[in-house]
Amino acid sequence: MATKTFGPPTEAVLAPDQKVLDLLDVLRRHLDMDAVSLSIWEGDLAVTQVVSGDGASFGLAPGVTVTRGRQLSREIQDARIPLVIGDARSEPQTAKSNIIKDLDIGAYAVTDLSDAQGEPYGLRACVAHRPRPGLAPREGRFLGLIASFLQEFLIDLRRLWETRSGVWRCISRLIDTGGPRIVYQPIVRMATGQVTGVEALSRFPADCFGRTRDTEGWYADARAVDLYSELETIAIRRALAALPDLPPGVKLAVNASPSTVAHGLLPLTLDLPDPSRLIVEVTEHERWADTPDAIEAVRLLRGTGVHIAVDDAGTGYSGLEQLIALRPDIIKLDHTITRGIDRDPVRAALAAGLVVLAGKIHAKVIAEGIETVEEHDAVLAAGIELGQGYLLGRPGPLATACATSRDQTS
Ligand code: G
Ligand code: MN
Repeated sequence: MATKTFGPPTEAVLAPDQKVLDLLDVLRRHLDMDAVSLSIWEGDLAVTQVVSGDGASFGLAPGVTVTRGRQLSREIQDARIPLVIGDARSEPQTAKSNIIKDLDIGAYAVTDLSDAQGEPYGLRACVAHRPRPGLAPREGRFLGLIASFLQEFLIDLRRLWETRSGVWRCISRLIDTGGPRIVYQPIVRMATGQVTGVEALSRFPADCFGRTRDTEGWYADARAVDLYSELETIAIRRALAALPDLPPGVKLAVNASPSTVAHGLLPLTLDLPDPSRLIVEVTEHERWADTPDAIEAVRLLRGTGVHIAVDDAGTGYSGLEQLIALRPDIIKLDHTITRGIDRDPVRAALAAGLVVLAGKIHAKVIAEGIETVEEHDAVLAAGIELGQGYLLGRPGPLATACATSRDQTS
């Protein structure tokens, strides 16, 4: 059955972007190909947008549509056809292909393109009439690099910024109405079951601008529209309102990124009657080197009596760099280390090592994310006295968190 290769011509051609053309030129010379084209999807058609080299001899020019485009894309994604092929006419997988015959292709390299949001965007094809026997599958790596670089130029600016504008309004409204709801999770001295602190955690509406979002999603959205610190600050402000209701001896822990520590947090702590009841858990999502003000702010905070904790220790950049920079009063062992610590000697050794380190800098260790009795016992065996996690108490109302006592273990 003869399959049509070209579809109807279309007007749907973007203004040619010189940067994209330059990149295609480089790629064409790199692979010693006759032509390189960039097409974007329109329904099932691949609409040729930009062509470098002798596209005419393949019938390729801006506006030319190629049928089977989507099918081709699926075949590429499922690795049903090779991405790089040095001799298309003798390779059994491609020899019978209509596109190969119609366009008189001897060698090709194709790459599926996605936009900055990861959505399928189009196809990039490098083609030559004569075979290129030396063309190695390894070229696929270089092609992939250029494809991910191209993403930058492929973004749908209107869609991206209309979404961001909606997200900004959504987060802005939440900030104006007092910020996220706050729940509290107990921090427990495991030997006695006594609650020594509660960590304040943000809880958000289920969707932001029509998109389902969990706590991390909301903060990621806030970061994308530069409202992260403002959102975190309003959450902390709301959490601090619980201070007068805390039973004696119970501390309040709040989460703050380095930029929040540097900018939003200090003013909130100025009027605290007893700053030593506050723990600031510094989270790790940005590098300290990028926020030098934060180190100074930590020094000031500590001067007022506020306790400093390193959150999520054992993950990301939170590791040793932050311990050295902060000299924390508290190290919070991340739940990814706690998870299965009873069955993994490496996790147990890491926990025990942190206990030794903490001892030397006069810090305490809190194990996060304790879910099972076995984890609880293993954490204790590693020398950690304070714990947090579903086994010891789920995040909930303040009064519940303060009243939680351990009775699951013996
Ligand atoms: O990074 P930070 O430690 O602040 O993260 C706390 C998050 O972990 C909260 O969203 C909280 O609901 C969740 N959490 C608390 N205890 C547990 C637990 O035992 N297991 C798991 N999987 N998550 C927990
Ligand atoms: Mn935390």
